[in-house]
Formats: sequence, C-alpha cells, structure tokens
Amino acid sequence: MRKKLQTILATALVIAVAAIPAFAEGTGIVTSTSTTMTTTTTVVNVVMGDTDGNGTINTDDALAILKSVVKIEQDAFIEAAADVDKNGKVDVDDALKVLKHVVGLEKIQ
Ligand SMILES: [Ca+2]
Ligand SMILES: [Ca+2]
Repeated sequence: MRKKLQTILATALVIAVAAIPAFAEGTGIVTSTSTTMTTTTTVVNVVMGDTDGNGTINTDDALAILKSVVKIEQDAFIEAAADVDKNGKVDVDDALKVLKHVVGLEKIQ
C-alpha cells in the first residue's frame, strides 16, 4: 500500500512539473523596444577643379591633385572636386585639366 502511494505521488509530481509553463526570458521574449533616428544631411557645393575650396581654380589646385596622386596627406583637399574629367579616379590628367583651365586653353565644366 505504501509503495503504491509512493508511485502515485511520484507520477503526480512528474505530471505537475511537466505542466509548469516555461516563462524564462530568452529568445523571442521582447521586454521593451525603443528606436530613435536622427538624419543629418550636409549639402556641399562642389566646384570642379577647386580642390581646396577657396573659390578659385589655380595652380595650387593642380598641385593638390598631384599630391593626392602620390598619396601626400593634405588638410584641405576636396576629392569630389578633384576628379575634373569625371572618370571616377583622381590622376595626373585631372591636374593637367586644371592647368589648362588656368592658362585658358580649356574650360572646366
Ligand atoms: Ca582652389
Ligand atoms: Ca579623373
């Protein structure tokens, strides 16, 4: 009788434990959600050939392009203004176009 009672209690305990819902935090449990988004847009007017942004196109801009080609770091170098021929890379041809503009042989557009 006692052994039968122990078996019944053990079985009831197994059923009770199996019936406990699993509320542990983990995957799929969302406690809070917060999203903050700030967008800052800076619009810069680029004058092709004016690589230092001083408002004029001169030999300093051509020199800056050449320095860029040989990887000399510069404080004020606007790379977007250096690709004068708009071929996707800054090279000596861009410096040459700046020099041609300076002496009046070719106009940078
Ligand atoms: Ca300039
Ligand atoms: Ca170029």
